[in-house]
Amino acid sequence: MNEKLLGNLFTAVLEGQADRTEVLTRQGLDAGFEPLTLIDDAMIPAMTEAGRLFETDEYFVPELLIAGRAIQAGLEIVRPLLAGGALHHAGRIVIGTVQGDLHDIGKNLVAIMLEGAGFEVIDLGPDVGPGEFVAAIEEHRPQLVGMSSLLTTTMLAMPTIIEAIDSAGLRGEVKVLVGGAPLTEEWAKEFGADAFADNANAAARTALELVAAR
Ligand code: B1M
Repeated sequence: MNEKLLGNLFTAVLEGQADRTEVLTRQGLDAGFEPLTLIDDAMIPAMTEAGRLFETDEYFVPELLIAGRAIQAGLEIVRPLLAGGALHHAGRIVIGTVQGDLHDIGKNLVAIMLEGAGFEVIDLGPDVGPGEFVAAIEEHRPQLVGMSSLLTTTMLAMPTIIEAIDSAGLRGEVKVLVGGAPLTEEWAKEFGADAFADNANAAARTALELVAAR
Protein backbone atom coordinates (compact mmCIF):
# COMPACT_ATOMS: atom_id res chain seq x y z
CA MET A 1 0.00 0.00 0.00
CA ASN A 2 2.75 2.40 1.08
CA GLU A 3 4.94 1.61 -1.91
CA LYS A 4 1.88 2.04 -4.10
CA LEU A 5 1.24 5.51 -2.73
CA LEU A 6 4.80 6.59 -3.50
CA GLY A 7 4.45 5.13 -6.99
CA ASN A 8 1.17 6.95 -7.54
CA LEU A 9 2.67 10.22 -6.31
CA PHE A 10 5.64 9.74 -8.65
CA THR A 11 3.25 9.22 -11.58
CA ALA A 12 1.05 12.17 -10.62
CA VAL A 13 4.04 14.54 -10.64
CA LEU A 14 5.51 13.02 -13.79
CA GLU A 15 2.20 13.36 -15.60
CA GLY A 16 1.70 16.88 -14.30
CA GLN A 17 -1.48 16.15 -12.35
CA ALA A 18 -1.33 18.93 -9.76
CA ASP A 19 -4.69 18.15 -8.10
CA ARG A 20 -3.85 14.46 -7.76
CA THR A 21 -0.38 15.36 -6.44
CA GLU A 22 -2.02 17.42 -3.70
CA VAL A 23 -4.43 14.62 -2.78
CA LEU A 24 -1.71 11.96 -2.72
CA THR A 25 0.65 14.17 -0.72
CA ARG A 26 -2.08 14.65 1.90
CA GLN A 27 -2.83 10.92 1.86
CA GLY A 28 0.88 10.16 2.27
CA LEU A 29 1.15 12.42 5.30
CA ASP A 30 -2.03 10.90 6.78
CA ALA A 31 -0.53 7.45 6.25
CA GLY A 32 2.49 8.48 8.31
CA PHE A 33 5.08 9.22 5.63
CA GLU A 34 7.75 11.73 6.55
CA PRO A 35 7.49 14.84 4.32
CA LEU A 36 11.07 14.28 3.14
CA THR A 37 10.26 10.71 2.11
CA LEU A 38 7.49 11.98 -0.15
CA ILE A 39 9.90 14.52 -1.64
CA ASP A 40 13.03 12.37 -1.95
CA ASP A 41 11.41 9.05 -2.89
CA ALA A 42 8.62 10.23 -5.20
CA MET A 43 8.58 13.91 -6.17
CA ILE A 44 12.25 14.50 -7.03
CA PRO A 45 12.64 11.15 -8.85
CA ALA A 46 9.59 12.16 -10.95
CA MET A 47 11.32 15.40 -11.98
CA THR A 48 14.51 13.47 -12.76
CA GLU A 49 12.47 11.12 -14.95
CA ALA A 50 10.81 14.11 -16.63
CA GLY A 51 14.32 15.40 -17.45
CA ARG A 52 15.29 12.00 -18.87
CA LEU A 53 12.16 11.92 -21.05
CA PHE A 54 12.99 15.46 -22.22
CA GLU A 55 16.46 14.31 -23.26
CA THR A 56 14.99 11.43 -25.26
CA ASP A 57 12.44 13.71 -26.97
CA GLU A 58 9.48 12.00 -25.29
CA TYR A 59 8.75 15.12 -23.21
CA PHE A 60 8.89 18.72 -24.35
CA VAL A 61 8.84 22.06 -22.49
CA PRO A 62 5.04 22.02 -21.84
CA GLU A 63 5.32 18.61 -20.12
CA LEU A 64 8.20 19.89 -17.97
CA LEU A 65 6.13 22.94 -17.09
CA ILE A 66 3.11 21.01 -15.91
CA ALA A 67 5.28 18.51 -14.02
CA GLY A 68 6.85 21.56 -12.40
CA ARG A 69 3.46 22.89 -11.39
CA ALA A 70 2.51 19.50 -9.94
CA ILE A 71 5.62 19.22 -7.75
CA GLN A 72 5.14 22.82 -6.56
CA ALA A 73 1.57 21.90 -5.53
CA GLY A 74 2.93 18.98 -3.50
CA LEU A 75 5.70 21.09 -1.96
CA GLU A 76 3.17 23.68 -0.81
CA ILE A 77 1.39 20.97 1.21
CA VAL A 78 4.55 19.83 3.00
CA ARG A 79 6.00 23.33 3.34
CA PRO A 80 4.42 24.18 6.72
CA LEU A 81 5.62 20.88 8.15
CA LEU A 82 9.21 21.38 7.04
CA ALA A 83 9.42 25.09 7.66
CA GLY A 84 7.86 24.49 11.07
CA GLY A 85 7.26 27.44 13.34
CA ALA A 86 10.45 29.05 12.07
CA LEU A 87 11.71 31.52 14.64
CA HIS A 88 14.24 33.18 12.36
CA HIS A 89 16.90 32.71 14.99
CA ALA A 90 19.55 31.34 12.66
CA GLY A 91 19.96 34.41 10.47
CA ARG A 92 18.70 35.97 7.27
CA ILE A 93 19.34 34.84 3.71
CA VAL A 94 18.55 36.47 0.38
CA ILE A 95 18.07 33.77 -2.24
CA GLY A 96 17.28 33.64 -5.95
CA THR A 97 17.71 31.75 -9.18
CA VAL A 98 20.19 33.65 -11.32
CA GLN A 99 19.50 35.83 -14.33
CA GLY A 100 18.19 34.04 -17.43
CA ASP A 101 17.17 30.96 -15.47
CA LEU A 102 13.52 30.11 -14.78
CA HIS A 103 14.10 26.88 -12.84
CA ASP A 104 12.89 27.56 -9.32
CA ILE A 105 11.73 24.21 -7.94
CA GLY A 106 15.10 23.30 -6.41
CA LYS A 107 15.56 26.85 -5.10
CA ASN A 108 12.09 26.72 -3.51
CA LEU A 109 12.94 23.44 -1.82
CA VAL A 110 16.19 24.92 -0.52
CA ALA A 111 14.21 27.92 0.80
CA ILE A 112 11.82 25.59 2.63
CA MET A 113 14.69 23.70 4.27
CA LEU A 114 16.40 26.96 5.24
CA GLU A 115 13.19 28.16 6.89
CA GLY A 116 13.04 24.83 8.69
CA ALA A 117 16.59 25.42 9.94
CA GLY A 118 15.47 28.76 11.40
CA PHE A 119 16.46 31.23 8.69
CA GLU A 120 14.42 34.19 7.57
CA VAL A 121 14.36 33.71 3.81
CA ILE A 122 14.01 36.65 1.43
CA ASP A 123 13.16 34.86 -1.81
CA LEU A 124 13.76 36.99 -4.90
CA GLY A 125 12.34 34.32 -7.22
CA PRO A 126 13.80 33.21 -10.55
CA ASP A 127 15.73 35.26 -13.16
CA VAL A 128 17.48 37.54 -10.66
CA GLY A 129 20.21 39.84 -11.95
CA PRO A 130 23.23 41.37 -10.17
CA GLY A 131 21.46 44.68 -9.48
CA GLU A 132 18.53 42.95 -7.80
CA PHE A 133 20.84 40.90 -5.57
CA VAL A 134 22.78 44.03 -4.58
CA ALA A 135 19.59 46.01 -3.89
CA ALA A 136 18.19 43.17 -1.76
CA ILE A 137 21.39 42.94 0.27
CA GLU A 138 21.31 46.69 0.87
CA GLU A 139 17.67 46.54 1.90
CA HIS A 140 17.63 43.39 4.03
CA ARG A 141 21.25 43.19 5.30
CA PRO A 142 21.38 39.38 5.30
CA GLN A 143 24.30 37.30 6.58
CA LEU A 144 23.99 34.97 3.57
CA VAL A 145 23.23 35.15 -0.14
CA GLY A 146 22.04 32.02 -1.95
CA MET A 147 22.16 31.53 -5.71
CA SER A 148 20.69 28.69 -7.72
CA SER A 149 21.23 27.75 -11.37
CA LEU A 150 20.05 24.76 -13.39
CA LEU A 151 21.59 25.63 -16.75
CA THR A 152 25.21 25.38 -17.84
CA THR A 153 24.69 28.74 -19.54
CA THR A 154 23.16 30.64 -16.60
CA MET A 155 25.58 29.34 -13.96
CA LEU A 156 28.06 31.74 -15.58
CA ALA A 157 26.00 34.60 -14.11
CA MET A 158 27.16 33.64 -10.60
CA PRO A 159 30.69 35.13 -10.82
CA THR A 160 29.17 38.31 -12.29
CA ILE A 161 26.75 38.61 -9.38
CA ILE A 162 29.57 38.10 -6.88
CA GLU A 163 31.57 40.81 -8.66
CA ALA A 164 28.59 43.17 -8.42
CA ILE A 165 28.26 42.47 -4.70
CA ASP A 166 31.98 43.16 -4.35
CA SER A 167 31.80 46.40 -6.37
CA ALA A 168 28.98 47.60 -4.13
CA GLY A 169 31.29 47.13 -1.14
CA LEU A 170 29.06 44.42 0.34
CA ARG A 171 31.16 41.27 -0.20
CA GLY A 172 32.62 41.45 3.31
CA GLU A 173 29.12 41.47 4.81
CA VAL A 174 27.77 38.29 3.25
CA LYS A 175 28.75 34.68 2.73
CA VAL A 176 27.70 33.27 -0.63
CA LEU A 177 26.15 29.81 -0.89
CA VAL A 178 25.51 28.34 -4.35
CA GLY A 179 23.90 25.22 -5.77
CA GLY A 180 22.16 23.65 -8.72
CA ALA A 181 22.65 20.55 -10.83
CA PRO A 182 25.36 21.78 -13.24
CA LEU A 183 27.61 23.20 -10.51
CA THR A 184 30.51 21.51 -8.77
CA GLU A 185 32.14 22.37 -5.47
CA GLU A 186 35.43 22.96 -7.25
CA TRP A 187 33.96 25.42 -9.74
CA ALA A 188 32.01 27.23 -7.03
CA LYS A 189 35.17 27.79 -4.98
CA GLU A 190 37.08 28.83 -8.10
CA PHE A 191 34.72 31.69 -8.91
CA GLY A 192 34.62 32.95 -5.36
CA ALA A 193 31.56 31.42 -3.67
CA ASP A 194 32.03 30.60 0.00
CA ALA A 195 30.20 27.27 -0.18
CA PHE A 196 28.41 24.84 -2.46
CA ALA A 197 25.62 22.41 -1.56
CA ASP A 198 24.27 19.72 -3.85
CA ASN A 199 20.85 19.29 -2.22
CA ALA A 200 18.39 21.13 -0.02
CA ASN A 201 19.37 19.39 3.23
CA ALA A 202 23.03 20.08 2.63
CA ALA A 203 22.16 23.69 1.82
CA ALA A 204 20.47 24.20 5.20
CA ARG A 205 23.33 22.48 7.05
CA THR A 206 25.97 24.48 5.16
CA ALA A 207 24.10 27.74 5.76
CA LEU A 208 24.17 27.11 9.50
CA GLU A 209 27.91 26.36 9.31
CA LEU A 210 28.58 29.55 7.35
CA VAL A 211 26.76 31.68 9.90
CA ALA A 212 28.53 29.96 12.79
CA ALA A 213 31.92 30.60 11.15
CA ARG A 214 31.33 34.35 10.71
CO1 B1M B 1 14.54 22.69 -17.81
N1 B1M B 1 16.30 21.92 -18.15
N2 B1M B 1 14.78 23.90 -19.34
N3 B1M B 1 12.75 23.29 -17.39
N4 B1M B 1 14.45 21.25 -16.60
C1 B1M B 1 16.80 20.95 -17.16
C2 B1M B 1 17.61 21.66 -16.06
C3 B1M B 1 17.68 20.00 -18.06
C4 B1M B 1 18.83 19.30 -17.30
C5 B1M B 1 16.76 19.01 -18.79
C6 B1M B 1 17.53 18.02 -19.63
O1 B1M B 1 17.97 18.35 -20.71
N5 B1M B 1 17.72 16.82 -19.14
C7 B1M B 1 18.21 21.02 -19.15
C8 B1M B 1 19.51 21.76 -18.79
C9 B1M B 1 20.68 21.34 -19.67
C10 B1M B 1 21.91 22.07 -19.27
O2 B1M B 1 21.96 23.26 -19.14
N6 B1M B 1 22.94 21.30 -19.05
C11 B1M B 1 17.03 21.98 -19.24
C12 B1M B 1 16.76 22.82 -20.35
C13 B1M B 1 17.68 22.63 -21.56
C14 B1M B 1 15.72 23.78 -20.35
C15 B1M B 1 15.34 24.77 -21.45
C16 B1M B 1 16.54 25.45 -22.15
C17 B1M B 1 14.45 23.99 -22.46
C18 B1M B 1 14.05 24.76 -23.69
O3 B1M B 1 13.44 25.79 -23.61
N7 B1M B 1 14.43 24.22 -24.82
C19 B1M B 1 14.47 25.79 -20.71
C20 B1M B 1 15.26 26.96 -20.12
C21 B1M B 1 14.36 28.00 -19.53
C22 B1M B 1 15.14 29.00 -18.69
O4 B1M B 1 15.39 28.77 -17.54
N8 B1M B 1 15.53 30.12 -19.31
C23 B1M B 1 13.94 24.92 -19.61
C24 B1M B 1 12.70 25.15 -19.01
C25 B1M B 1 12.16 24.38 -18.00
C26 B1M B 1 10.76 24.60 -17.43
C27 B1M B 1 10.44 26.08 -17.22
C28 B1M B 1 9.77 24.03 -18.40
C29 B1M B 1 10.79 23.72 -16.13
C30 B1M B 1 11.12 24.52 -14.84
C31 B1M B 1 9.88 24.87 -14.05
C32 B1M B 1 10.25 25.50 -12.74
O5 B1M B 1 11.35 25.35 -12.19
N9 B1M B 1 9.31 26.24 -12.21
C33 B1M B 1 11.99 22.80 -16.39
C34 B1M B 1 12.25 21.62 -15.63
C35 B1M B 1 11.18 21.17 -14.67
C36 B1M B 1 13.46 20.88 -15.76
C37 B1M B 1 13.86 19.54 -15.09
C38 B1M B 1 13.10 18.43 -15.79
C39 B1M B 1 13.63 19.41 -13.61
C40 B1M B 1 14.32 20.47 -12.73
C41 B1M B 1 13.87 20.29 -11.30
O6 B1M B 1 12.98 20.99 -10.84
N10 B1M B 1 14.40 19.27 -10.58
C42 B1M B 1 15.42 19.51 -15.39
C43 B1M B 1 15.97 18.10 -15.55
C44 B1M B 1 16.57 17.55 -14.27
O7 B1M B 1 16.88 18.27 -13.35
N11 B1M B 1 16.78 16.27 -14.26
C45 B1M B 1 15.56 20.49 -16.49
C46 B1M B 1 13.97 18.95 -9.22
C47 B1M B 1 14.69 19.86 -8.21
C48 B1M B 1 14.24 19.52 -6.79
O8 B1M B 1 16.07 19.60 -8.31
O9 B1M B 1 16.53 21.87 -9.35
O10 B1M B 1 18.37 20.11 -9.22
P1 B1M B 1 17.15 20.74 -8.62
O11 B1M B 1 17.54 21.31 -7.19
C49 B1M B 1 18.24 20.53 -6.24
C50 B1M B 1 19.76 20.69 -6.29
O12 B1M B 1 20.25 21.08 -7.57
C51 B1M B 1 20.09 21.64 -5.20
O13 B1M B 1 19.10 21.35 -4.22
C52 B1M B 1 17.85 21.10 -4.88
C53 B1M B 1 17.00 20.21 -4.01
O14 B1M B 1 17.65 19.01 -3.68
N12 B1M B 1 20.04 23.09 -5.41
C54 B1M B 1 20.66 23.93 -4.56
C55 B1M B 1 19.39 23.83 -6.33
N13 B1M B 1 19.58 25.12 -6.10
C56 B1M B 1 20.35 25.23 -5.00
C57 B1M B 1 20.83 26.34 -4.30
C58 B1M B 1 21.63 26.12 -3.19
C59 B1M B 1 21.95 24.84 -2.78
C60 B1M B 1 21.46 23.73 -3.45
O15 B1M B 1 22.15 27.12 -2.46
C61 B1M B 1 21.65 28.43 -2.60
